[in-house]
Amino acid sequence: MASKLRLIILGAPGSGKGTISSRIINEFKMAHISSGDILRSNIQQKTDLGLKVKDLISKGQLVTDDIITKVIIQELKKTKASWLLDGFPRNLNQCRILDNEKISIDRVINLEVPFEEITNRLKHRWIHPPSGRVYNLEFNPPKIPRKDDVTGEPLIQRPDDSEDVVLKRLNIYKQQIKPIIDFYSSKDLVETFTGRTSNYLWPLIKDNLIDFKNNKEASELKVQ
Ligand code: G5P
Ligand code: MG
Repeated sequence: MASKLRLIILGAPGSGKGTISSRIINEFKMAHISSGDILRSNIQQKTDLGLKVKDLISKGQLVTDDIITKVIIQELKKTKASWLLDGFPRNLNQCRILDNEKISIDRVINLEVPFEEITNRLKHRWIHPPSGRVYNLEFNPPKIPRKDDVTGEPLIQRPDDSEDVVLKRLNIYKQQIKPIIDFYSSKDLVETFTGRTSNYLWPLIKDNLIDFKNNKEASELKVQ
């Protein structure tokens, strides 16, 4: 029987978490749970949650731990399939909350992409908020300009992708990432992948996950 995989993907804003996540979920058939996509979809639907977080997100600030944690824990607990968590945890407190909830993690994929590459990419990002699909006018443009490839609906630019807000988001990331990496390194879960492009990183990540999955399945068979 195929093992259930529970993965976290970490990386700076614009490092390609969403891009690599969509390749992982297609290849390994798992649910993609993205904190940012969930929040943006709530903003678009003008839910109570969306109204609460809209201003914070457009300014590039993190939303409070109690708000985001409740949403994510609920999602994880109702997801029966394998899952990939993108955008959470964002600080040490969120790591501890996952741990306290006894949500076990198999592997943490850590993307390291140079910051100067990121700031350029985000100027050209367009997204489809209902699905979370991500485009880039240079890297993966939509087939029809400003339209989602699947639904034909309009694409938008994220309000937090303006140059000054991106710098603020990168600064928050720099302050928060080390304790998160230390937390998961102490559990021997972190695999770091360094490079300038998603096309370079993807085959490395894919091979690593194939090996990991095969080993996990082999050790589970031995136990049976
Ligand atoms: P999010 O939504 O989690 P971030 O800031 O972590 O947002 P973001 O911006 O979504 O991350 P990404 O997913 O890492 O970036 O990157 P991506 O979208 O795949 O790629 C970026 C662009 O580059 C795209 O246009 C893509 O097509 C292009 N691209 C990819 N690869 C390449 C390449 O090789 N070459 C080139 N040229 N282009 C490429 O969080 C948003 C906000 O929500 C709140 C916070 O306010 C946060 O700021 N939030 C939370 N707050 C508290 N706690 C949490 N856990 C929170 N989670 C979300
Ligand atoms: Mg993203």
